[in-house]
Amino acid sequence: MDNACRHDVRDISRNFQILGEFRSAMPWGSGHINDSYCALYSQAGVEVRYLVQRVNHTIFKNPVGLMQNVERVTAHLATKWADQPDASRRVLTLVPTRNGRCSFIDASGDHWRVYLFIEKARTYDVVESPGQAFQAGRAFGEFQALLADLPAPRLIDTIPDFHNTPKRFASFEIALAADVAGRARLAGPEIDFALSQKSLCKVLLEANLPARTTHNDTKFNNVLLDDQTGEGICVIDLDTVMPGLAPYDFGDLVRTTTSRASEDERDLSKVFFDFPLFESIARGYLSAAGGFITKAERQHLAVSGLLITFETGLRFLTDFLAGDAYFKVHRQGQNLDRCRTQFKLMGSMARQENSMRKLVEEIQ
Ligand code: ADP
Ligand code: GN1
Ligand code: MG
Repeated sequence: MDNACRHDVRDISRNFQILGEFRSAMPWGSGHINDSYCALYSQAGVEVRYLVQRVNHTIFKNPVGLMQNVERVTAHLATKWADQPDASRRVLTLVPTRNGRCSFIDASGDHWRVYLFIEKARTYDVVESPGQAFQAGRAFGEFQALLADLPAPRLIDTIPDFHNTPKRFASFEIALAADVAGRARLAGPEIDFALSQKSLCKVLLEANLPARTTHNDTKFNNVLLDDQTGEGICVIDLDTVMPGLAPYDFGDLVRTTTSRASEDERDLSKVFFDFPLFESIARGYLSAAGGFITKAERQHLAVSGLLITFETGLRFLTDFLAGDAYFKVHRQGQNLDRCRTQFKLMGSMARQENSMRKLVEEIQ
């Protein structure tokens, strides 16, 4: 087993239809939930990479249903890209197991899947330019557009009430009352701020917006940008693709692509909303989604950034209070640091909400 890996990737990947000999594996990416590895194989001396992933079944309680969603979504997207240049880099491709399934369950009950590795493209944890922001916006808008005609049945909810912000607020109140880790005393200002924002939580759910097939985790680092052209070439991390509201997707893009600071930055002076980045996201998203979203959805794009930045800050705070049970942490207090960046960013967005609203109305 590779020392840097928490799992025996060689042994796990043996169960998939991978050609060649195993060479090495290393942990990959910076996600908070699953475990991802880049596995290197050799075919006649030529190196071939694969992305091997463990689905966190403590969080995704129905991994079999989740994989059915992923299979259907990737198959649908593949038909859309068929015969287009670079088709195999525009959608994730599952590598089947030796017995033809889309995932493998190991002896400890962990669910594993393998994707073809998309070469000459990468993700970025922090946005570097308005051009990248435009590409991310366009790619996620296009993703919604291409899934608009996904045939029935409805995808399953891989996490029920995932973007039900009022329910997220209720979970926060329960965690606060329980204070199991005795940490509430360390987060007084953040708790007071969260409590003061209760009325914002319902703004999207009460707006009577249409349910669509949405991604629901549109972080900037969930789109691969082509190394040469910079194009947003492939939307990844499909575990939360399910019925949802379009503005939540747009909002999470705004949350993760309008600040140039890391999500857990401790120097809050570095955390602020960058309007030109917002403009690029909005132009990119609307270039692909502007033709099908309704007037009501468009009217809620500006507030969606504030809402999901609040929701995510609230989730980090709830997890801090619960003793770091949900998001991976690499140091003490990391969830509280993450909460602080979100609340700081939200304040900075709120001051520019009217300008955001105006811009979104103006873009054709
Ligand atoms: P997580 O749920 O942990 O965020 P992701 O599915 O986003 O996992 O994958 C983690 C990282 O692995 C991504 O940020 C991306 O850099 C890389 N990645 C994922 N899928 C592929 C792929 N098929 N080809 C190349 N890189 C990939
Ligand atoms: C998690 O797995 P990752 O890092 O892409 C989380 C998102 C949060 C995000 C915050 C299933 O996403 O909802 O917005 O962290 N995913 C899940 O960075 O809870
Ligand atoms: Mg990810």
